[in-house]
Amino acid sequence: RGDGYGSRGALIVLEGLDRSGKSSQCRMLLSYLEGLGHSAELWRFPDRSTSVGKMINEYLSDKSQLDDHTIHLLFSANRWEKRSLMETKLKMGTTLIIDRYSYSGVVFSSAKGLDFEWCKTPEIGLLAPDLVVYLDILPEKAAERAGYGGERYEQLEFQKKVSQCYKLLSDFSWEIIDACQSMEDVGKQIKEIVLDQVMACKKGKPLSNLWP
Ligand code: Z5A
Ligand code: MG
Repeated sequence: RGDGYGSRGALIVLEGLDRSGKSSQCRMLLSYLEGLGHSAELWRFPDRSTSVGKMINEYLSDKSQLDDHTIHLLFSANRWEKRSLMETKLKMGTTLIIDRYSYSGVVFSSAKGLDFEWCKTPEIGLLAPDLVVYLDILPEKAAERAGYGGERYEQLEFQKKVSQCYKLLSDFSWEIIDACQSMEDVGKQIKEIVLDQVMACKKGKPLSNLWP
């Protein structure tokens, strides 16, 4: 309807360590929601298609070096450049499934040693998700999965620190799912809780900003 009253889409975020299965689950969730006739889109951060995203991509693939604060602010800017489109889509009734968001921003930078509260600050005023799904996996287990090790942060010792930072940041509102189950079982649990949120948002749950 697009009137912003009573028919908005839900903002769903998937978070978790490298190789926890976020991208796989996001794709499964998108086809599930579309199959039910809901309007839905899959987004990911970093969005490497923008000019800021291209700088992030060079950094992640070790083609450039940047100060830790600088790359932190670029990751945040990459979300800010999508904020107004995000709000428009949600108000038009489209559910957005987001593969990594501000939480990745905070945990990866604080795992490097940057101040936790400082890391949260540039995210203030971005849209707050209706639901954060955390795919919980031991770093050692994730490292056994295909494709691990290609990019800058994909090292076991660092992923252990990231895992600890996620535990500091998470709160009671997150849905923590055991990511070591089969892809189908993980998917089944995600679908149920996401559908609840999609319905709540259709009924007029208000949008809010970080950090709530
Ligand atoms: N980063 C940051 O520092 N600051 C920020 O603000 C943001 C990000 C937003 C790039 O992210 C890096 O940017 C990331 C954080 C940092 N660095 N790290 N680490 P990315 O999202 O582009 O990273 P990626 O390359 O897509 O990897 P990933 O997202 O971490 O993987 P995944 O999406 O969680 O997993 P997957 O691709 O769905 O699955 C991985 C493999 O496991 C694949 O072979 C699957 O078939 C398999 N898999 C998946 N689920 C299962 C189950 N249940 N059982 C068995 N096998 C499975
Ligand atoms: Mg991924």
